Amino acid sequence: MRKRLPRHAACTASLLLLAACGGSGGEIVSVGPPQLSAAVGAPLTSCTDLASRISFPSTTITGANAIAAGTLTVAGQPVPAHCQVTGRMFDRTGIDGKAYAIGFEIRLPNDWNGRFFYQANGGIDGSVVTATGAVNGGGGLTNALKMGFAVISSDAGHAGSLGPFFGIDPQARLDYGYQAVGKLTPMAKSVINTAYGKGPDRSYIGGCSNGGRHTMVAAARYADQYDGFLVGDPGFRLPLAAIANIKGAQTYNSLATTPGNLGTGFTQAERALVSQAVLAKCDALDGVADGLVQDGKACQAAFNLDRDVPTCTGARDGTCLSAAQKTSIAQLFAGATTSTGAKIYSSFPWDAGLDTNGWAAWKFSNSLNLDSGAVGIIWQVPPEDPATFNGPNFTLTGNVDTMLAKVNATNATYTESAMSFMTPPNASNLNTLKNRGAKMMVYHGTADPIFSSDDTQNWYEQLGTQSGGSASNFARYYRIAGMNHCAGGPATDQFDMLTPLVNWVEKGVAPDSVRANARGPGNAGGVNADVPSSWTADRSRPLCPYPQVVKYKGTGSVESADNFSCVNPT
Ligand SMILES: [Ca+2]
Repeated sequence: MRKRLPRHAACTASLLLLAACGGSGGEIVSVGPPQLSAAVGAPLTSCTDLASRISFPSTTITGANAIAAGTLTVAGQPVPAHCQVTGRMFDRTGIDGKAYAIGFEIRLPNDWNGRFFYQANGGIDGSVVTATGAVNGGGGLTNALKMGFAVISSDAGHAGSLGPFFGIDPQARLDYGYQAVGKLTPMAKSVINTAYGKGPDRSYIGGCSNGGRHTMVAAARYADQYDGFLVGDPGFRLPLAAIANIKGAQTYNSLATTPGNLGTGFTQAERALVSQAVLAKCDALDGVADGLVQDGKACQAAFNLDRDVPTCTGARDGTCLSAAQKTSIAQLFAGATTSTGAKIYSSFPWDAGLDTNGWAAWKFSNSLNLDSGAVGIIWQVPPEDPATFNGPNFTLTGNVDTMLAKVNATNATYTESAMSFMTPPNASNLNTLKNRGAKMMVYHGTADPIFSSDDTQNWYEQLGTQSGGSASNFARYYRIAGMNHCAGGPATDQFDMLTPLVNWVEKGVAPDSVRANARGPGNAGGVNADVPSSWTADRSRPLCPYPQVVKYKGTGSVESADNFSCVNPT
């Protein structure tokens, strides 16, 4: 029998690290992690003299610039006045003779909310992206800087002009993998202390794609440094995902009517045909045919590519798939394999969002031009010869078994394997995070073509098993139907997941659903061209914590989240 105590008493008890403040009613809902206190804000002491007052080992401050309100905007609204501090850490020369440093900027609001946000960036890093602190993957209506957080952004230790060739330098590999976050975090907290007369009360880290990977790696390696983790479409097993995508490129090339033009192996018309077939089998399984496949598990059982799409009897014309296409594409969705049939990475769920340009770009273009350099130069031990490296040729003619061996290899120069420096150690053990009262929120588009929501779902289930049945008292996972990689696709991809994360960390209010909306014509945060014209421009849906699914209540407009709820799957 659980005891009901007033909220104040529950929070006092939590100081003994025994109980949690939680639930909407203010009573103890379970014995669990401790409750962290709320951040308290402070005004910026000054900006222009900050450069001379900051002192931190191995750090060069290159500027402190007062930025007036409205210089930056988000969704047409002004970002308040703040101070931009720029600098770099650990200047050095790499083994390739090139100059390296960890470049960064920190944006410090004049009216600070007492919180720090580490903006983990995407791709292969290499650029100090403006430190605004995105709260989702798609076009946002707000950001962490506007909300009053002090925000850091970095290039993770190498210049973008190097492309993937920073991977020749072993230290640059490690900084990109995890060490830049470890070096920047205490420096940023020290800068904040200098700027406001106190360090951050609460610290958050978040990003999408490789930024989601950085965040999951930080949850495993630096859980003592952060209170809240916001993880989007995480490539937390990035080397494996890239090799699987390379195997996919080889497969699409084998199906291509124009060799080298991978999109001719699975044309836009054919992808639209499959998308419509998925909708025909799966859309109504969640209670309403609305263009969104919310009950993903039921859909995987209901849809069969071979059975549910016509087989061509003559030439391919967009109204059918060839027998060879069906076999090969079904195998890629089940999970690309090595020559011995071992799964390289993960399955991908069937979803309506595979007929978009964003889906095609990852499968048919980035596989040639991004995954190739990442695998061949940044992750393999030894790397390919940079003098002769040709990305598309590496992808189309390389041996995936060899790539897989080399991302697990080490030698005297490269003493950590890519799988070691890129992925979270012991990813399904977040005991440090949990036991100190930190929280994690994770989202993933179910039509992400490069990192699979199946992989994230499997990780979350393992996290629950490791936690004694459920991880929901410290980590929650939200599937976003139709969404491609971090944004786009026929989806409601605009939401603020940072505010509910703060409320969970600092007030004990566990997030149930998160409201999201589509970015149709006129959206202030940026338009998503994949929103179907049959939807209202601002269609909204709840995002539900897994394993719950979004279900229509049976009455009211299907364009409004108000008429949907989160329910346990049948
Ligand atoms: Ca539906």
